Amino acid sequence: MFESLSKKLLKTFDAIRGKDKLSEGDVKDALREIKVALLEADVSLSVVKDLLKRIEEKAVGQKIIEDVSPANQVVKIVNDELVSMLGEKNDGFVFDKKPYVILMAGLNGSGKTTTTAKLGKFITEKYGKKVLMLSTDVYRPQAREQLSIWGERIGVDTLPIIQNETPFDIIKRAKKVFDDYDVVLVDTAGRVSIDDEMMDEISKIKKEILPSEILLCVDALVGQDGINIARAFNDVLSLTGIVMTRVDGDARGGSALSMKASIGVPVKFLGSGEKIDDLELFFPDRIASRILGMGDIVSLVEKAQEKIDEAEASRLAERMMAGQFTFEDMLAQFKQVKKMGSIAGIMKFLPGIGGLAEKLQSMGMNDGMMKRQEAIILSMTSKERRNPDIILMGRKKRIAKGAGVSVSDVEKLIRQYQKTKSMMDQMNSMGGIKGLMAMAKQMQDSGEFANMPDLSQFKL
Ligand SMILES: Nc1nc2c(ncn2[C@@H]2O[C@H](COP(=O)(O)OP(=O)(O)O)[C@@H](O)[C@H]2O)c(=O)[nH]1
Ligand SMILES: [Mg+2]
Repeated sequence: MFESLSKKLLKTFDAIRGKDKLSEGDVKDALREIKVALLEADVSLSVVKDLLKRIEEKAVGQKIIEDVSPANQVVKIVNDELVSMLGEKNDGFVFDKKPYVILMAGLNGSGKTTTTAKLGKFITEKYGKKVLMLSTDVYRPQAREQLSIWGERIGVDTLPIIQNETPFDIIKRAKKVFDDYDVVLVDTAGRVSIDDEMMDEISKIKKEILPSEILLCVDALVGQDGINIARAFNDVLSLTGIVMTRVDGDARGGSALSMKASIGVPVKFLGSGEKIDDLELFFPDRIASRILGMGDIVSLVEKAQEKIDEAEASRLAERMMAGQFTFEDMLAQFKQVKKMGSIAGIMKFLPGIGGLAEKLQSMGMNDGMMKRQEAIILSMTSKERRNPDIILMGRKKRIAKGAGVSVSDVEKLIRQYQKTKSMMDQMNSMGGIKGLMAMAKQMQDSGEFANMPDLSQFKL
């Protein structure tokens, strides 16, 4: 999501990056490019106009700050305005009531049931809350069963299903056990399109359960129409947030960007796939920096911390530092990378996404390469993995055959191993990772990399 917008904006900034001074014409050109990029990303026209006006006011009226390049100052302005357009801060859930009832709304197929289950797992795991999920979708066959199946799979309670109940029978029965839970997620019935009967039913449900939170699921693929759908639901229900689903299939992301500015309701979550963990909190500041190519480093680090076995990671780091890095360790590293998803998935979060990710891909840095290298290491004997120096031609040939690759592939991997090892040795002589961090911190303090994240927050 946002890939195309990000690419265009980075190109615009590249065009002004080299300049010491920006003329009025330069700024005008850049603003025009930014406008086109936003419109092509499907951001609503009125939102774009408003945003551009504010960017222009700041860009024109701004004092020249010495030592900071004009292009970076423009990037900073665009970043700040994007963040405020997206709704400033997202505090996630503040569970100030027990039970904290969350009502899920949306059209058929917008991802209500899937998102309910994703949230059920998220809230159970992240906040340690006792969660109940229930569905009032009595109209579509198997709709309630779908939620029960998720519940069983993820170990979250669901209200038992009784046939021939009305949505209100279900609510009445559920309320008897509400007190046993910290959080109750209520999945509801949708319709194919906005329809009075549905709105009437869900607003009655709202009156019965007095939810603390009303989330609307909107399919990102409906584009601008999502705004109209959200407006209609908001008029009746007073939404507290939007969950933009299927963003994995939408490179543009314009409706997610327009939502807060158009109807005043913030996007709180993104649904980024069909799997249970494909749910992201929507942080305006991180989204803005992802779009502007500053990389979503904080998300990456959090993701890494969740998925990577910390003990294993620090064991590896220690071995690397001690110069004992072998192919066994390389294999273990691959395993960690795989746990975080694909290499391309990780790249998405890194700074300069536009350029860097593509460059690395074109250098052959991709999941296929990793699989090949893994196969090569797997066809080595454990003695060879621990003492790569003994791998001479005879052994190379055997390994290549075993892994189904060419001898030169094996040699390439060995060279890469030697390079990594010598880099480690060099780093050691510079004081190791700690030394590098100290150096980076100095650069950061000197103001040279104003946008660099605070390094001290990263655990190593
Ligand atoms: N790719 C993708 N598919 C999703 C996402 N959320 C839901 N789906 C799929 O969309 C379809 C409809 O979802 P469902 O939760 O049943 O929608 P509901 O009718 O609103 O309850 C299902 O096939 C889901 O697997 C998402 O974020 N990404
Ligand atoms: Mg459903």
